[in-house]
Amino acid sequence: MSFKSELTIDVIDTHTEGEPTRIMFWNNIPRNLKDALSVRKYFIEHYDYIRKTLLLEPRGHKDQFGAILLPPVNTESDYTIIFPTTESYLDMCGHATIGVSMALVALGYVPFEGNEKTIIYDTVAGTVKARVKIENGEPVSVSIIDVKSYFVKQIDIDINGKPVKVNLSYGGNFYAIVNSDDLGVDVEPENIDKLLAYGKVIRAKSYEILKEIYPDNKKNFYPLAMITDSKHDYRAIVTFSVNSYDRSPCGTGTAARAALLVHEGKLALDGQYVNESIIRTKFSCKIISSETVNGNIVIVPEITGRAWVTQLCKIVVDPSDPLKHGFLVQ
Ligand code: PYC
Repeated sequence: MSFKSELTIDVIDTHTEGEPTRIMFWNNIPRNLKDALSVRKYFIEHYDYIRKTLLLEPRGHKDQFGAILLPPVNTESDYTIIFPTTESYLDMCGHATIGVSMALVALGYVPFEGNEKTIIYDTVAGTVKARVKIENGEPVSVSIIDVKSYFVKQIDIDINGKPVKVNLSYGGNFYAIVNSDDLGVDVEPENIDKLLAYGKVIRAKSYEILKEIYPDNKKNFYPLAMITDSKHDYRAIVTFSVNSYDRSPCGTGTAARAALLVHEGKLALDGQYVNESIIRTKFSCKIISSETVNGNIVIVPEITGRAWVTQLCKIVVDPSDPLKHGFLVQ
């Protein structure tokens, strides 16, 4: 056989309520790195071409999402997990953590007994615990206990010459949350191009303000945009990366929205709600604890959703391929 591969990676593909995650394991990393941020930095410095190879065309597409499982940095944790996108990396991702946890149980990567398996991850945003519910030996849903989430600030940004109200909120990533009425567009699949275009402007303008609020932040604080639908209580779309949108209700977005709802007095501190995506898939969100920090309410939300393995495959890289590390037309 004349075929050559300079890099061969086994990947597991999943979807979580519609949103894809391409999962891989990577152990080739020093064991003395102090936290998940240092692990991500090391990975980016040495292996960012792997992100591009896995997620960009021709092996992926502009909306492909990833999860890379590395050795844990904390002794109680099972893995460090980093979240590549077609553009860069997110600090935390709810849908991917749900997808990874389902896959680890479904494919036998973690031993389990009984009807629940807990998996602990070190993420750049903090430690995240996933509880996989198991019925008749099969994983059926995952509940993740996200990091502390809080409302940040309400701001106005200019869109098409008009001020639009944006609520900045944090749920593992920063979100810039806008109501669809203020944009004159419903969260419906036929409006996807308009929603993506608004999302891009909302993200860029809110980022300028977040930079002023957090001048010393070393993590990723380029916000994702969430457009909440005024015609349905809890429908929303999240846009991020290079004109990508989340097909799932977005785990960290669901958490950030819970923090906003609590701030607005629309969700009780022991309350729960169900967030819905543009394709009508759902995550439920329950607040499991709260505290007041400098006058602000900080919550710990638990997000529950489902995921399925869609593909097990071997990525190969032919050294003669001029597009071996992928490309993206923006
Ligand atoms: O589920 O947190 C999430 C997420 C962020 C971006 C895409 N999904």
